[in-house]
This record gives sequence, C-alpha cells and structure tokens, in this order.
Amino acid sequence: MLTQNTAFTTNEKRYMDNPFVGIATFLKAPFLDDIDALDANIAVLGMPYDMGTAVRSGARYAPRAVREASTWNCYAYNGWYSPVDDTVYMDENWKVVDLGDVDVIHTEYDQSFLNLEAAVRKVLDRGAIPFVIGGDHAITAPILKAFDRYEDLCIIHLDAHLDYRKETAGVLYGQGNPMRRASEMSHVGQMVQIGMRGIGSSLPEDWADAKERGNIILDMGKIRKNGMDWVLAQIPKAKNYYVTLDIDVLDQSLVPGCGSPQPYGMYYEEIVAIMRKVCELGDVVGFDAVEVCPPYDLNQQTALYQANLMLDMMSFIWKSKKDRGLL
Ligand SMILES: [Mn+2]
Repeated sequence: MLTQNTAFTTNEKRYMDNPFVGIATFLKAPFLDDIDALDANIAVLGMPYDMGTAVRSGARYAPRAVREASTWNCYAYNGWYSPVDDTVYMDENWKVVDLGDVDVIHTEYDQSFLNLEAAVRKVLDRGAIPFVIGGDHAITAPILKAFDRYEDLCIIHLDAHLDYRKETAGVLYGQGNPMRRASEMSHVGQMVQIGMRGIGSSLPEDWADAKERGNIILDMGKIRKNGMDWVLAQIPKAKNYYVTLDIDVLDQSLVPGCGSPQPYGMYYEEIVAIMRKVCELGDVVGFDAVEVCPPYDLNQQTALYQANLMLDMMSFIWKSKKDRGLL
C-alpha cells in the first residue's frame, strides 16, 4: 500500500514529520515509479523541459523547485482547513501520488514530447487526473495531444501571453505556440484565454485568428474595466475542462522567477476564483502549471505561488466531486 512519504521515528506519540523533513515529492505525497500501477485521483508529473524557451531559460529546474516549495503545505495532503472558505478540503480517500519526472533528452524535443504524451496517456488510462509541472509552456501541446479521447475539451488558458504564434522562423513547438497547436486539435473545443497583456510573441494576425476562431479572450484591460464577477461570468459551461496555468499570468511583482514576467498582471486570489468557478461548472480532467524559472526566483516566491495554486486546484476538483456525490 502506498503511504505518504513520511519520516522515521522511534516514538509515534511524538511524531512530527515536519515539512523540511524527507524527500520532496509534491506535498510529500507517495512516490510511485510504476506508472502502470497508478491508482489515484491526482497524478503529479514533472516535465523538466525548457528547450522551448525564447526568453529566460531555467524552467527545467521548476519541477524540483515547485515540489520543494509544496512541502510547506505537506499537511494538506490529509485534508486542510481553509478559514477563508470555512471548508475542509481533501480527505484520506483522495489520493495524490507523485510519478516523478518524464525523461527529457537535451536537444531532442520530439522524443522528450513523445515521452510526455505517453506518460499523460497512461495517467488517463488509469483514471487519474494529470497535474504536470513544467517546464516552459511548450509542453502543453504534447500534453493536449494525449487528451484525444475527449471531445469538445474546453481549454482555460491563464497567461500574460496569447501563445498563438503560428510559427516563428519555422518553430512550431516553442513556448509561444502551444495555444495555436491546441486550436488545431480536433478534440479541442472552446478556448478561454485570460490575463493577456503586454508584449508577447503573437502577432496581430495571430490575435485575429484566435478571435475569428471564437476564442474568448479576456485581456487585462477588459478584466480591470469590468471586474472579476464579469470575468467569472464569461467562462462558458462545459463538460470537460483542461486548465493550463502560466505563472506569468500573475503580476511580475508577485512572480520574479518566471520565464517572461509582465507587469499589469493578476492577483493570486483572482486566479483562485477562476479555478474555483471552473470546478463548479464542470470536470477538470487535466492541469498543467508552467513557466516557473527557479534561477531567477527570490526566496522561492514564484515556486510557492505555483505549488499553492496546484494545491488549490486539486482541492477544488475534490470539492466539486464531493459535492456531486462522486467520492
Ligand atoms: Mn505561456
């Protein structure tokens, strides 16, 4: 039986298992090295890949950094009380496991992406929800390929940038292309792109293409003008959602350690509100959290935000299933 990654003790009555003790899996959840034996609700996978980066490299170190940061919240693994929501999230029947990392071969993006896609397929085959820690945002395209068992998958894209570049000097799978690649997949339906602002890789024609496709694009001007209640009302109801969280959706003052920081960004609690709303509307069947860049981080600040938002997302998924009697 898998148990949480715990410390050695000679005195069970005085057992502590502090966050700084032990091997840093996500939330100090059990590590499972046999993906074919996966039996859990949430499967965390690391994709230590930053070959898609055109700005600041270093996201390859994020899976370790985010896991390390997540140990701060390791007690949440067995349930945690939110005084803000007056709710206890997650319980002992909610299984989170950490599958470790996908193998990345330097310079070989195609094989690295095949490894990632295959791992995500196996997680889905086993009935778990993949939570992938990037990596730069290029990784979302191969992840989404693995979701072709779904139809009309609604994508919630939280990001400072549209990431809709058709190609850049022939590059199709960089960090500026994943949402364009997603739009080309027949199983991808509506796309909701939230937090756009500032300088990005996408050209005016890419924006025009995204709008013509019918993507719901909520840029920061609209968000600040209309407020969060309006933002939440723009999210369409769907059966299945995939959520991709580029940490640069948060304001650059909050996330110094990300690949392409931008001012005029969103606050943590606004992202939480969006994730909560999506979980109320339908099933989140997959999630990735990308673009933490530890070499530029300060005091783990960016990694802590990413780890916290991952915990929030798995908690809201738990609540959504619990409220519907599915657990
Ligand atoms: Mn992005």
